[in-house]
Amino acid sequence: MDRSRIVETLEEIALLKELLDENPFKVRAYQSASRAIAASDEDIALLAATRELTKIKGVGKSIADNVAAFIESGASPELEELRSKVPPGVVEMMRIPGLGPKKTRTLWHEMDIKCVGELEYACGENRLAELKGFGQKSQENILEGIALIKKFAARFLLPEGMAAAHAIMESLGDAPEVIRMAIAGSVRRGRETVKDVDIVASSNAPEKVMDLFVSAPGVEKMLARGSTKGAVIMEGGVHVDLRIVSDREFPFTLHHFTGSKEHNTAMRARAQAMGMKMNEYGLFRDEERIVCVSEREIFHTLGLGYIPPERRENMGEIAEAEGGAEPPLVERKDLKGIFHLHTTYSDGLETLETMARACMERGWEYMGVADHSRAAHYAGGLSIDDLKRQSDEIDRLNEILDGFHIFKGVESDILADGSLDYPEDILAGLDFVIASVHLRYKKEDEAKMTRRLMAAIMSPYTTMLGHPTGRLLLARDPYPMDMGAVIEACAEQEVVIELNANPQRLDIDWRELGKVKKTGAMISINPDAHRIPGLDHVGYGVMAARKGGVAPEMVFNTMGVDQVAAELKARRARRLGK
Ligand code: DGT
Ligand code: CA
Ligand code: ZN
Repeated sequence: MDRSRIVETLEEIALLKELLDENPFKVRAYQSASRAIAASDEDIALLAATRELTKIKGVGKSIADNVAAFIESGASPELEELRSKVPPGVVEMMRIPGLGPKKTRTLWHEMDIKCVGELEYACGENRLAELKGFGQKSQENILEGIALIKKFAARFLLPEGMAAAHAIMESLGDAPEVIRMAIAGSVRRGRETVKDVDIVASSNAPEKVMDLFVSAPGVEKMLARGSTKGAVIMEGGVHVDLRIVSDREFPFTLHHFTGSKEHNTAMRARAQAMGMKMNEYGLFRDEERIVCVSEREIFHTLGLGYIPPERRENMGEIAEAEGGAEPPLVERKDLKGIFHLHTTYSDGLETLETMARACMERGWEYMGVADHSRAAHYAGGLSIDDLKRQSDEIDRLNEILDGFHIFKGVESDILADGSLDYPEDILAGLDFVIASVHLRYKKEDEAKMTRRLMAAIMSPYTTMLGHPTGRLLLARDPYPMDMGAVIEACAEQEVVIELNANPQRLDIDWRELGKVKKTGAMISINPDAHRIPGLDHVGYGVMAARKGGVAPEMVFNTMGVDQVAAELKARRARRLGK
């Protein structure tokens, strides 16, 4: 066994002991033993075999025994035991520069943060700004450190893929040698996570376009470069592939590399059944090439309406486009206002008024403020008094803001028994309530969690069910629960289902939206914004809704302000009457 493995093992034991807040003398003993062994030029294996490791200054008796046993057996029971006490994600967090065992322990024990993804989410929600030993600056440093770690990730969140794609589009899109150029792949389909970015271009001078590509700003490394195919890694770690074809091939290549693979396979089968052959370069009948100048023409040639990229997952979109049909899908411009945003009253970064003005700038007629409720003390949850102060301020703002309305709401924690976080008379004074699960309990299985959610849905004051699965993409799985039953209960109780548009959540999952549609329940595309740029996350929510085949009528916040006000009242009245 080589020296470095022994040293690493001792270092890891010291680190885990410190993380677990064990005796500081022991921690130091392991640290100094690892340093001493690293620096010594003795034959470690020999000293171990003759039980003479304590000859090395800095190695005590018990560590010497452990090291000897480790060298003999190749395993360290001590390390294994320590590892079993710490979630692997917590160990990974310590790879972030500046996050030592002490700070990591605070995040783990006080904030229940157990992996890098959860930590990133907490920073996004501004949770570390007020945390003892951290603060605004340290929160920013942690986010930078996370970006470094992510460089080696296998998959990225959609905004990271989009940013890389747009960087390339911007530096190449206007080049005179580029005839057409478009983002393809999972980014174009609006998948919530992406492996790599695919871009397709047409040109009569592909070499020149390839030069531009591999030297574009933001490119860190070239991976491959042919005359028509190139691949690079961007500074953030995202891979980008570029394919260059002739302009007559372009629509077919774009369609092919947009995918999904399953959609492509189904489309090819359809072409074949109609006596044609389709591949990434064209559509052919016998030897004859069928000209299509756009994707739309390809779909038409195959007897279909245009299928938007988000829908191309082979989940029924081809049947729906039969005979030229193009079922309507919600667009960002259909949104007339938004629900679910946070302000300085809880963990948001901006005041009520600033958020309201930012919504007005986006052309929205209303916003529904929903700060955290009192159980969410880690997020500055609102006491009953805070709620009253906020309500007064909203009344004032509603007087002075022209053509804009603020709805009063709250994001109420769903407590362990499924009840909401305020007494009924307080809830009754609000225009709407988003009920969300934030704290999870160890022994909660599927049945228990489903009951907890059902109880919240049954409350006549629950207007919306917030981030229904609780997942954090690439970080935390959804909690176990019976989604079908929850959706049906929402439909029955006229509870709107949130599509939380935060790109780390995108929750409810778009794959469930077909089920939602069947029950007649509505969704609301909610930014869950904690700062102004967070408002534009609705764009990701809209893409997810489109993936699920959602028409504007199914989206609660496509209603104008008067209709929303009336609908909120009517629903409350019906439910109290039940
Ligand atoms: P990902 O994993 O996030 O990168 O997802 P995609 O969909 O971007 O997958 P990628 O980059 O491997 O390939 C891009 C597209 O190329 C894919 O959506 C469809 C097409 N494609 C790739 N491999 C195949 C294949 O074996 N058969 C067919 N028909 N199409 C393929
Ligand atoms: Ca891809
Ligand atoms: Zn929440």
